[in-house]
Amino acid sequence: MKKLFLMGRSEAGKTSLTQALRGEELHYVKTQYTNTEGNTIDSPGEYAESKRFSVGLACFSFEADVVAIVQAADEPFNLFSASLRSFILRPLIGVITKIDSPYANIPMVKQWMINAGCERIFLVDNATRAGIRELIEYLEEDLPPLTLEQAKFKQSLGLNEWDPLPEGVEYPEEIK
Ligand SMILES: Nc1nc2c(ncn2[C@@H]2O[C@H](COP(=O)(O)OP(=O)(O)O)[C@@H](O)[C@H]2O)c(=O)[nH]1
Ligand SMILES: [Mg+2]
Repeated sequence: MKKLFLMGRSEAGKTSLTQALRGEELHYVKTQYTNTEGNTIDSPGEYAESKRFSVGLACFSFEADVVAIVQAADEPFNLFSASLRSFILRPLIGVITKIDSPYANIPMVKQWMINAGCERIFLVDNATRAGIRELIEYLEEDLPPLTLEQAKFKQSLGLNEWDPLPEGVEYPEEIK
């Protein structure tokens, strides 16, 4: 199971997403500090909303296998800058919550996430659990373990550590 780090503004639905992923009924809890138990790291929205705190987000990402931007489908403006993934050495995904909202603008939020560099985008409703299964299936696919030499080899090809090797390319014999 991949360890998932959640970042996004207050009220985006991060804590509810952790509850939906665990199969619990939604119950409101104000996130006062970063919680790292289980397979998720849930951060307070205030981190994403402040320039200084946002450096903390980069640090927490090192504890995770995958980083998710969480944005509600009805958010009026975007907190995340374009190409945000360039300072995170982890796969970046987007999770759009509250897809049932009457004010939802899913194409707009999707575009924000594409601009940030999200490689997968999941649409969920934490209340009805719509879309949660697809996210769980993605999280259940473990990333293959990698030695430092193998990571360096991938970097020498201009690949991310988590990208598959291109067809026909193999690790040199001595680092297999
Ligand atoms: N309808 C709907 N409400 C949601 C959804 N996700 C979260 N909420 C509600 O939005 C509010 C904020 O959610 P919360 O998970 O605490 O947001 P956080 O600040 O990002 O942790 C709560 O009242 C949740 O019940 C969703 O997918 N659909
Ligand atoms: Mg929260």
